[in-house]
Amino acid sequence: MQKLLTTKQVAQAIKVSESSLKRWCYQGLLTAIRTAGGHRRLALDDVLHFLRKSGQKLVRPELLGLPSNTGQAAVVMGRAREKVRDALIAGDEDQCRRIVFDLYLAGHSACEICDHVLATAFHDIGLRWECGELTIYRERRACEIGLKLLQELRMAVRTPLTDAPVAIGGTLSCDPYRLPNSMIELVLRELGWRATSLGTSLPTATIGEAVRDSRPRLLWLSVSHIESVPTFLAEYAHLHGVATGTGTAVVVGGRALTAEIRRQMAYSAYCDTLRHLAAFASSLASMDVERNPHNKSDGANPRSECRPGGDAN
Ligand code: B12
Repeated sequence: MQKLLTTKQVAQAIKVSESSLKRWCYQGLLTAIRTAGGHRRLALDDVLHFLRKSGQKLVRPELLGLPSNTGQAAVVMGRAREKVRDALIAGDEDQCRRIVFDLYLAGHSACEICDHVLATAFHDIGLRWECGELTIYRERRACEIGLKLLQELRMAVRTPLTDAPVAIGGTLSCDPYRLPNSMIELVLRELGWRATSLGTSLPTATIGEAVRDSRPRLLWLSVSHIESVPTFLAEYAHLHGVATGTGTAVVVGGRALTAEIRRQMAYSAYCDTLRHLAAFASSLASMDVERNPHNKSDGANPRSECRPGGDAN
């Protein structure tokens, strides 16, 4: 469910008059939605998109549900990585949220934030845990915070169009790693895909059922842990067969997929970063548009240009 804001809330949050907001709606820079009672509302994802594009300052972020001081600091990626790692270890959820949303509002993509800030912070956390420098509860708490932030970013990226290409995915049995899986869903949604995570530790057969039911354009599998390589390869081969039958591209990635294991697998793409996934998904979407020029959903999300219900008042 998308978070809706009143024009007064948004006007106060960015310290402009309500009439300026109405003018931006009129110019198509912001899209207002009318409630059943005729009141004008602005969707949070649209407001954040507008702030990123326009460079307009966020003066009172708390009015949009973000921590105070969000959007007021120029954030450098390299330093953000260390700050997020330290805040994750300290369990400082607000500080993590502030940094992540600062980066997002400064125009960094969810893909960059995940690959360069969150994933690297968790790699560091893993190393510290391995060296006995970090207690288990701190690692688990960091995961909980990471998952909450990904969920909030998912709410912040623009809702995909109803005719956008579909992607589904998850992790296979005995693979509990939720963060990479949630990141993939987020990154694809940011690219305009209707991406849905099926979750983690899924039996292969049920992923096959989901593929048959929803006939997605793309199936992703994040593989961070493999219990038995022969079983994994056999089950994966079956799943790949199902996907081939529905014309679904299969994208795989994750720390457990060694070169040796990959040699025994068939797939449309192997990606070791989300940036690679973004490039592959975009090329797949443009290829589909070239084949079928009447299909408008090319992965981009020009919602403000074509979303019905734009407000001219
Ligand atoms: C959190 C965590 C856990 C949590 C996970 C909680 C959860 N619900 O997600 C729990 C508690 C389950 C856990 C358990 C264990 N863990 Co652990 N864990 C981690 C930790 C700290 C973070 C994992 C993570 O989410 N990273 C962040 C993600 C985003 O990074 P990523 O996986 O690299 O993904 C990036 C890319 O690989 C890529 N990608 C990944 N998948 C895909 C898929 C596609 C399609 C694409 C395009 C891209 C892509 O994109 C991501 C963004 O860049 C890692 C450290 C690390 N290096 O990551 C250890 C780590 C993986 N764990 C480790 C260990 C040892 C264990 C345990 C064995 C500990 C134990 N004794 O019980 C168990 C094993 C559980 C199991 N069945 O596998 C070791 C593994 C060592 C090894 N040689 O394999 C690590 C590396 C820690 C360490 N340095 O020692 N762990």
